[in-house]
Order: sequence, then structure tokens, then C-alpha cells
Amino acid sequence: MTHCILIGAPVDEGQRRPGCLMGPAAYRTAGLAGTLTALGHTAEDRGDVTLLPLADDTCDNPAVHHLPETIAWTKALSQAAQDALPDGMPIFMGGDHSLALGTVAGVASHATRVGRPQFVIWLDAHSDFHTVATTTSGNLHGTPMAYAAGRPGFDPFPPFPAPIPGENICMFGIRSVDPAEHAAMQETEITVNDMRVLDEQGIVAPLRDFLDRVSAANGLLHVSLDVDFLDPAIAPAVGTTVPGGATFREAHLVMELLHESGLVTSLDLVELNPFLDERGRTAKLMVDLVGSLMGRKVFDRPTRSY
Ligand code: B3U
Ligand code: MN
Ligand code: MN
Repeated sequence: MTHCILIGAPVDEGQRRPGCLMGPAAYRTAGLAGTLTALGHTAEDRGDVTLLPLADDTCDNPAVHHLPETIAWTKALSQAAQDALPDGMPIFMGGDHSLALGTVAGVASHATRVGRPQFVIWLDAHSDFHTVATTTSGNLHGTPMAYAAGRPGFDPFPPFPAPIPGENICMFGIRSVDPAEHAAMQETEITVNDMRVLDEQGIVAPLRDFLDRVSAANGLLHVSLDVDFLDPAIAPAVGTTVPGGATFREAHLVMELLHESGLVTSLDLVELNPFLDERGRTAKLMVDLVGSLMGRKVFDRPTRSY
């Protein structure tokens, strides 16, 4: 039984298609808390985080927009994560992916405090490995993984508390990477399971490899689930659809393996734009995936110990 702490993060400033701010309401409407309690967990909804007062932060890249707002969200969400982790498992209901600038900073601070290594699994079509300096779209939802990995180029932001070593980061589902991100990622030890890897090897072996490493290090595991990890045919409610995403069955299998590992300590649900949804189907699918992550299964299987 897990004490799940639902935290609304109505962040819309990290991209340009208004609507992600409705995400927390959509998750509540789709029954996220009830899904968790039906599985025997407890669910505490701490409401939505509110934006802190803005500073007049600036940067040299003219493409960047909503910098002061994004920095304010980063600070508020880092604090919310640190407040929640001693009490249970935070589930951040986004909001666009720029919210992970804050949530991953918060979980990394907590990991340092408790003396355990932090690991991150990034389920996304994109690598989100731009810096404030390299982004050409200016959309800061394309930057949180680089911030967490300690890349330079985030001057106006608070320094990332405890940069996450590349060996502790695993990306799944990647199929859209910009040249500047590509070049920077080549310099790291990050495991990139792009769609080519998943097509050739399936999802199970690469995921188990990573989970074995988390377990061997007694690590904490943050899961960041971007709606565009999923194929747009099953998850249309996202501003940046990329064809060739994870299928319904692959996505549930990832969640089931994560559950079976017993290693997950925090979760982001990001990029849901309910304004683009079809009768709530994407919101409902995301809630169902959380159900699989938290132990819903058809039949018990002999589990593998990590
Ligand atoms: N890499 C591009 C596209 C992108 C990143 N994340 C999303 N889209 N969702 C950029 O704008 O940085
Ligand atoms: Mn993303
Ligand atoms: Mn994405």
C-alpha cells in the first residue's frame, strides 16, 4: 500500500498551445484518486500549486518566452516535491513538461538528504535536452532533462541541486531530437532507448536492464511520463504529436514492469492538453496507465525480484 500524494501543476507557459493548465482538472475528472484507492492505496489531493511572485529574470536567447513564470514554477514545484516525499509518493498532475524542471530538482534534493542516488526514467517522444541557450523554439518544456543532468546554460535558474549522472538516466520512446540536443547527448552516459531500440529488442529487456541498475544502487526512481510517448492514435490530447509512439499494450507493459520492480518513488504526468482531447479518452488512458503502474493486473504472475 502506498500513500499517493496528488499535486496539481497547471503549468502552461513551457509551450505555445494553451490548455495544459486544464490537465489537473482532467485527471481529477477522469478519476485518478478513485483509481488509486480502488487498488488499496491511499490518495491525498494537495490541490494545485500556485505560481510564486515573479522576478524580472532575463536571458540572452531572444526565442525564450515565459522565463520568469517558468523559474517561479520551478521553485514552487521543487518545494512541493520536497514537502511531499517524506510523506509518500508524489504524483504531479501537469501541466506541460517544463514542470519537471521543478519536480526533478525537488526529488534530487530529497535523494541527497536521505543519502540515496536518484534515477530518472523519461518516457517521451522528445529528449528535452535543450538548454535556455540552445532552444530554438524557445519552449522551455524542451529543457528539463538537460537541467537535471547538470548541463551548463541555465544561468537564470537556481543551480540544479544535485545533478543526476547520465548513468542514472534512461530515456524511452525517443523519436524527435534536435541537432543541438543530439550533439549534447553524445557527450553523456544517458541510456537512450529510441524507437529503433524498442522495435528491435522490445521494451522488456532494456527496461529490466535499467531497473536492475536502480535496484543494485538502492536508488530512488522518478518516472516522467509525457503523453507524446504514446502513439497519437491512442492519445490525441497533446500539442506536439509525433507518429510512431508506444502502443496501448507497450505502454501498459512498461507500467506493469515498473510496478513489479517496486522501485518507483515519484511520478510526473505531463503534456496532457484536455482542450485537444476527444471525450476525455487521453485523460482516461493516462489514469489507466497510472492504475497499471500502481498494481492493477488481470492475473497475478510470478514476480521477478530486483
Ligand atoms: N525539441 C523541440 C520539440 C519539443 C520538445 N519537447 C516537445 N517538443 N514537446 C523543442 O521545441 O525544443
Ligand atoms: Mn517532454
Ligand atoms: Mn514530448
